[in-house]
Amino acid sequence: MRSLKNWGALLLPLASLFSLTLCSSIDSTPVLPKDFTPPQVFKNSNLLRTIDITKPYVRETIAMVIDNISKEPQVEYYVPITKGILDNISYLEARGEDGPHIVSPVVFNPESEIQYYRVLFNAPLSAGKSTKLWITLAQTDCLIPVPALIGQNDKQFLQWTGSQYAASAYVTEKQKTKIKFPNNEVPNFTVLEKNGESDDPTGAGSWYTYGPYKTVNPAQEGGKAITLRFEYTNPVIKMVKMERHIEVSHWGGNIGFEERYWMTNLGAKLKDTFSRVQWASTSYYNPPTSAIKQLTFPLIPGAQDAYFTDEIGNVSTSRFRSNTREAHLELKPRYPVFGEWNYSFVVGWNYDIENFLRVSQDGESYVLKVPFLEGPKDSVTYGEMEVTVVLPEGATDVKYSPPIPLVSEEEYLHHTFMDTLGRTAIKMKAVNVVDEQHKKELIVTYRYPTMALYRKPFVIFTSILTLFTFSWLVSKIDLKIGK
Ligand SMILES: *[C@@H]1O[C@H](CO)[C@@H](O)[C@H](O)[C@H]1NC(C)=O
Ligand SMILES: *[C@@H]1O[C@H](CO)[C@@H](O)[C@H](O)[C@H]1NC(C)=O
Ligand SMILES: *[C@@H]1O[C@H](CO)[C@@H](O)[C@H](O)[C@H]1NC(C)=O
Ligand SMILES: *[C@@H]1O[C@H](CO)[C@@H](O)[C@H](O)[C@H]1NC(C)=O
Ligand SMILES: CC(=O)N[C@H]1CO[C@H](CO)[C@@H](O)[C@@H]1O
Repeated sequence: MRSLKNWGALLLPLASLFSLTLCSSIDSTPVLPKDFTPPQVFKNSNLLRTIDITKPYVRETIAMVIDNISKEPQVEYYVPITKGILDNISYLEARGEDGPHIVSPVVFNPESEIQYYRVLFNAPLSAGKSTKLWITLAQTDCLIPVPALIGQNDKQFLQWTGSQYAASAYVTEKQKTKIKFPNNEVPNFTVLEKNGESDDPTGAGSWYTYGPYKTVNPAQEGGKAITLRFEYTNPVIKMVKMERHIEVSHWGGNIGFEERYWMTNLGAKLKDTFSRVQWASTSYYNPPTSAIKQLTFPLIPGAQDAYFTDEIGNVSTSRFRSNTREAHLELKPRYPVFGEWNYSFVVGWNYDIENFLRVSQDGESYVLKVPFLEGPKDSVTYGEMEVTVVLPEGATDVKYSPPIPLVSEEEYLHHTFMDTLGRTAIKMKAVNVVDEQHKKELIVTYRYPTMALYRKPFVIFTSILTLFTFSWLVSKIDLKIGK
């Protein structure tokens, strides 16, 4: 505890933290009339869409030059999303030349096939001016194994279906789409009509390009469908559910992390029954496999006492390496997890609290800074996740700023058998999260009065008592002399 006191200087300016929390509450959902259509005040003069299908989810980046073709300055740009994939959007972010913009889904006619996200510029774009805009989004659960059944040593292929044009609410004058595959094995891809002189798509290896296309308007709704089938040598890992529990103990000078996973593989299923003999004979060569056979958790250096258990108990096939520079927890599930198989497990580790906690000069306000999510190095998605932070008993004025949007949050008292009051805890839930959010920081501030505070009234109380006893004794003595 004493060593924490020296860190007052490192304390974040609290004001900046609160403005942070304030910002996210301003970011409310715009409610628009039922018949809303984005006003045609922009034109995309040039657009490059990049679709990355190297991970178990699809990441799309749209880089654009947009022009304000209206007579007024503009601050709102709308991005259309088909209703059918709204629930599959993990995140949608926008950035301009002056940094990130605030993005929020729009509430309007729920029946409409097209829904919108609103991008709010940091500064209005004057009439006649153009600027650059980058939109990034991730879509989950949209890669399907084709064929759905494969042999134990067969190659796995995934299929993705998307659109020829980038979705836009505005006229796009010039655009193309580049696709990044995990490797050169692309047995099937939609071949479109020749685009002037050249083939559509062009490219080879692990990059293909659709377009360039001239003037496309919003009514064309993405144009033709394109379907791509490609080899995917990794398992398609999904954590259907994950619970992360962070427990802060000032008394023990310790912070404990425990994570509970319900994991599945969304890849191709096994055609025949699993052969352990065949598995053992080939695993010597370590060929690529569609099964999950190992996960590596890269932890922040300083991690101690890591463990890995499942329903049966301690899993001995884990390796934990920790030194001053790195900490790695390598796990091997009890069996290789093939397509549609499940495995649930628990991992945990501890740190000295100094790694994550700062205290203010007065010794009573604390700032806890921890990764909101850590997870394995291997690329994964999360269906539902819950992060709980348990603070010491007696912590008050808890404030926190999660780095990703939540679906629910609650503050409650967590009871363990030694507690009298219960410990203040916060629980945050998010859905449809991708591994790009790993390592983003969660900041929690709270007040936790030190013993000094309790000592003061105690000292006052005892001194009054002493004084009282003393004067009582003195008065007794006086009485005797009087007689
Ligand atoms: C969206 O996700 C669900 C599972 O949550 C999946 O069944 C569905 O196929 C996905 N849709 C698309 C278009 O990716
Ligand atoms: C995909 O490609 C393979 C081989 O290149 C071919 O045999 C198969 O018919 C193709 N499938 C489709 C649906 O085009
Ligand atoms: C659990 O397994 C690990 C890895 O083999 C081993 O180091 C550890 O001692 C085991 N723990 C218990 C409680 O058996
Ligand atoms: C895996 O879990 C899902 C539900 O989460 C279940 O439908 C499926 O049957 C399970 N798979 C196996 C092989 O038990
Ligand atoms: C009112 C005004 O200046 N509108 C302009 C907006 O931008 C487009 C193209 O950049 C111009 O053609 C418009 O005249």
